[in-house]
Amino acid sequence: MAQRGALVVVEGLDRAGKSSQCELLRKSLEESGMPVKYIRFPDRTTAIGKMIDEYLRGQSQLDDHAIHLLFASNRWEVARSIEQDIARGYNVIVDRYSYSGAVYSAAKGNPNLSLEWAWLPEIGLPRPDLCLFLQISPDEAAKRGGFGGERYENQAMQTRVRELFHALFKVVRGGHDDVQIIDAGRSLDEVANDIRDAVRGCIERLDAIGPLRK
Ligand code: Z5A
Ligand code: MG
Repeated sequence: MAQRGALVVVEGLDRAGKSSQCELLRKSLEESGMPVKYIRFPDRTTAIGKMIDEYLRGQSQLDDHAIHLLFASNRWEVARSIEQDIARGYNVIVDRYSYSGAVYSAAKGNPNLSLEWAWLPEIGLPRPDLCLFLQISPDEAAKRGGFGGERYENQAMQTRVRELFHALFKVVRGGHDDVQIIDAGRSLDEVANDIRDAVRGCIERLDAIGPLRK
């Protein structure tokens, strides 16, 4: 049977370059003859994704818990197909995942929506073999253009998100999630080289890691 693929998540703050780097990684793996699939969250194309899109663009109002569970459902609706792709040997690159899911909701400061509560609906989803967190300073991010018009795209929210990502990583690393911090304030190529090396290392370790975990 063919070796399973790797589940690689790319996380980071606004404008850290996640989508640009996912595309460079996809091309690099494909050029090496490796099968690849790319998924992004939120996936705004599904029925649930359309509700998320309206909320993010400020066209609908939803309770903080309700929108949180929609973001999680948007991952659960493709969980099975991720598992199938991995089993068929595809390396699956995911642009934002559960880590964004938990921290953005918890960063709203709703006293009834803690990081612990926000993490619960993520439990049981396919566990990444590697999570690359693209770290960028607020100054570097600002050079890449001002905030867009979507909800969460403001300085106060991004500052809380930054703190909560690091708080969450401390917990999940204790649970053995492989999270690597990448300095994303450099050129596209420099960042892409580090990402490619980390992902190749992960693919080489897949035998030792064993089956895809939850
Ligand atoms: N959210 C949530 O609340 N709950 C969840 O469960 C999930 C998400 C999954 C929308 O996400 C919002 O949903 C987001 C989190 C929340 N809210 N915020 N903030 P999204 O992923 O759809 O957002 P996005 O707009 O696609 O991604 P982004 O974070 O803003 O951008 P990015 O993907 O990290 O960056 P990029 O598009 O690759 O690059 C941004 C610009 O910088 C672009 O002009 C590039 O050409 C430039 N760039 C990139 N890299 C470089 C380097 N190295 N040097 C110079 N310039 C660069
Ligand atoms: Mg993006």
